[in-house]
Amino acid sequence: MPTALITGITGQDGSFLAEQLLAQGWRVVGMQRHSASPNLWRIAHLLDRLELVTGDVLDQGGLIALMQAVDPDRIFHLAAQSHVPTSWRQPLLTGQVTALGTARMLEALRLTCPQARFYQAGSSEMFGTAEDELKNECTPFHPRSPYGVAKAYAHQLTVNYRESYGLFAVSGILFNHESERRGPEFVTRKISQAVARIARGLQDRLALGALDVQRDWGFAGDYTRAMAAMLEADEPDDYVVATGESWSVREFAERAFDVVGLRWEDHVDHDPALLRPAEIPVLRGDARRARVELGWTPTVDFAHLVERMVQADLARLT
Ligand code: NDP
Ligand code: GDR
Repeated sequence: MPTALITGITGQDGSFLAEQLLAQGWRVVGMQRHSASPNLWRIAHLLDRLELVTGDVLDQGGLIALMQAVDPDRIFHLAAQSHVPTSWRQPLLTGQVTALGTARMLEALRLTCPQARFYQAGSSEMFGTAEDELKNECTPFHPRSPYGVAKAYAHQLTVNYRESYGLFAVSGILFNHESERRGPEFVTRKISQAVARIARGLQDRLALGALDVQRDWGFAGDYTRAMAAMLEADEPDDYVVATGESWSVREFAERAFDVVGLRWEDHVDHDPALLRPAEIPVLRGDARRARVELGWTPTVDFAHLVERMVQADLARLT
């Protein structure tokens, strides 16, 4: 049975990807970092079918030993310090985990299993500030956060290892993707969770930072399908994955409150402390190449994404 190794298995994307690969008959090995309180809520329903191994992208020797033991055919490298505001508070940690963590993974791959196909979780945060420009694979990078800078390094290094060593190594440039499994520190889940609590009378106010920024929001389960498709392509290449539509944080909040019949203006406060030192006002991606070459299409639109997240948070409170 072919083996897929997923780092970041306990995160949002790790859980969707593991479900999809297991359904296709892969042996799935998930790398989990050691923790006194393991974070298993997203994969609890998969634990009887998933193999978990302990590893940390900060530890080169451990990664080499792990890859030797697992002998993967596919490696999905999703582990990262992925929270953009945290990257200003902990820029060096973010560099160690998100940038050099990828370097350690690529080194372990090169030394132990160079035939394995490697996916790097690249991000639209690598792009810059030009407004209203639909971003594609040719758009230059100008990252605006330490996280974005770390991802740009990881992306370029993945391309470099492909060119230097002939590895099947690709970096997907994925725009924001959300779900009911999104961490509550990200704005969509922060809103859906608050809306559910407000609807149930457990909370009254919701503080948000920038309301006018626009993001191209898709559904995580659609985006993990694109990751897998990239590793099954005939040739290794990097693809933008996005819906092509962008909506503001304000519009997300408005729709989420609509789901429970409330008005967002009655509950949302603007908190300047939540503004970022540097922001990207608009991000919108052009996934034409992924659609044509990988046959990828998103299945969940913005309205259904918001509805699904709010309904899931309401259900959690019953
Ligand atoms: P999450 O933040 O939900 O998951 C991150 C994962 O990385 C967690 O499993 C976390 O473990 C793990 N991790 C963190 N530090 C380490 C470490 N030192 N060693 C090993 N594992 C570690 O991210 P998502 O699932 O949302 O995203 C997956 C990847 O895709 C990330 O690399 C992210 O940067 C990137 N990405 C995400 C996008 C999105 O919109 N979701 C868009 C573009 C890129 P633990 O549970 O223990 O904290
Ligand atoms: P992002 O996602 O930074 O795009 O990174 P996040 O949901 O954190 O922010 C999106 C936009 O919302 C604005 N915003 C707020 N953000 C948060 N977290 N909390 C708030 O209260 C708030 N109010 C307004 C932000 O300023 C921002 O413009 C996500 C992560 O998954 C990355 O790992 C990934 O690479 C990118 O998406 C693509």
